[in-house]
Amino acid sequence: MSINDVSYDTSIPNNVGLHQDRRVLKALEKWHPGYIDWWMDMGPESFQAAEVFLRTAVTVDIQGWAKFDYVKMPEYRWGILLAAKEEGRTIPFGQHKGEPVWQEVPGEYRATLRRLIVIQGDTEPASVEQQRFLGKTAPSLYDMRNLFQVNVEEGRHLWAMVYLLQKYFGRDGRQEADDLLARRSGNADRPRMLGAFNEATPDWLSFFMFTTFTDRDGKMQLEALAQSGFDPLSRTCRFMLTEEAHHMFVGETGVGRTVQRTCEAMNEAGITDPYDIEAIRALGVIDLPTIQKKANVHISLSLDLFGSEMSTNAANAFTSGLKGRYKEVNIDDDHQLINDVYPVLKIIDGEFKTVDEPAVSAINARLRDDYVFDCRKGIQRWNKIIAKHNIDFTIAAPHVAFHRKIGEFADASVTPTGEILDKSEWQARASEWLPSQEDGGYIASLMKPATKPGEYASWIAPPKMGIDNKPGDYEYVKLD
Ligand code: BYC
Ligand code: FE
Ligand code: FE
Repeated sequence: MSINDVSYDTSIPNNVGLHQDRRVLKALEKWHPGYIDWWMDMGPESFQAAEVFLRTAVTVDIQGWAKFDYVKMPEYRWGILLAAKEEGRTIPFGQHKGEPVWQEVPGEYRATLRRLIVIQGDTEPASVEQQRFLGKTAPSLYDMRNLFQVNVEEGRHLWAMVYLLQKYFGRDGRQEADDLLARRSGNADRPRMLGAFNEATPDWLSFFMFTTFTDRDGKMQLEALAQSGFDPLSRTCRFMLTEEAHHMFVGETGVGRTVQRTCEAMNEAGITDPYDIEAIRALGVIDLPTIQKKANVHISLSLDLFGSEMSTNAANAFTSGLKGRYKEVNIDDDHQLINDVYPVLKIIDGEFKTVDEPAVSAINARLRDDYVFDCRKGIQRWNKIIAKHNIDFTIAAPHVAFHRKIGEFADASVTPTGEILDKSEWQARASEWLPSQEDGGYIASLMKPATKPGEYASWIAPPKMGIDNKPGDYEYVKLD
């Protein structure tokens, strides 16, 4: 057994020596029943008794960290898994750069650190809540299994943050851990903390867009937190990132397969005009302009998750050594940003202008820019599929100022191509860019479950490969 292997001898699997840490083990065991209640109430509805072909982590070594087996979701072994400790690690940025990383919470940063962990923790159960009805309309058992895999791992991400709260933040940490189970996505009285996590995920195309774009915000935020001088947070986030990759894979290939099915059906029917919506919808597939509108919604909501472009909160978190930049250690600068500037896009006198701002105040802007860049690869892959079918259409990320509620552009009315309009014109044309009620209704009409092994709904192509080298017609979920 390597030190990275996960111990399954306590009720909570872990690689943090919980059996020797009675206080934290007890706190987690006390929290566990509330978590299971939450999972039964707010987790995947109607499938708690199904046997799902899930991966479970058995080690945090990069090679072969998971095993695959049938599990009933409520019996999934949610565990506490941290990436291996890096001996001699020093704080990579901010005013403490070069000092040894902290193994305990520095008193002066306690509140900021707690807030960052709570915000991160809050998104995890929120996403499970948002996706809880989707199992019933899964386009195949393969997709259903992927949904449930994402759900149990988001549940585990909640455990990851709760462990940090309970181990390092005493009584108020335990209170925050309880509150994480009390808030509910979309609830008017006790909403989740960030905007996108209170929106509905009404159908599978939204699920795939969410896992492509919102889980990618997760990736960027986790990368930034993985740089943290607070070592337990860094190690926790590093392991979470290995799981995140699969979530984005599910999203990107899910949209890709949707695009592919649409293109195939158009080719078969001899339809060349992607805007011949009626004819395309008659084929039982989702027209490309509607797919674009869905991307517009989910990208703009995800951009809001980066906070204000100019942020003193983010500047303080950076200077304190708590939250760094994307790939901090690979950036070629002083990692303190004492005199640096960063170009930030703004609207000044009704026009877009790029303004050099103190880089330390523009940490959120920079992470958002890195995110936009990271989104491009997936979109390009979708466009390759369209091009291969000789259809004249490209999917594009909307302008960063489009449909924003947070930051520089919150009050602006900007089109996806970056035209600044007045508010009333924007509102009159919104259904050109965002799914109308009719678009939503059409997509909803396609959401019919396909529950036989190897069966796929009309609107989506089968995957190229199955999970864990299994074929596409494997029985990924055994429905009692
Ligand atoms: N909605 O200075 P500001 C994931 C608040 S996703 C509502 O502009 P700051 C996942 C903000 O809290 C990754 N409120 O920005 C994906 C602040 O309030 P206070 C989640 C918002 O502080 C899929 C005020 O506005 N992780 O893991 O730098 C499935 C001014 O803030 C929003 C993280 O986000 C919003 N969108 O905040 C499952 C990492 N944006 O304090 C999981 C942790 C801002 O003035 N969070 N506000 O009352 C952070 O690093 C930062 O707090 C934020 C930006 C990114 C949220
Ligand atoms: Fe997560
Ligand atoms: Fe995720």
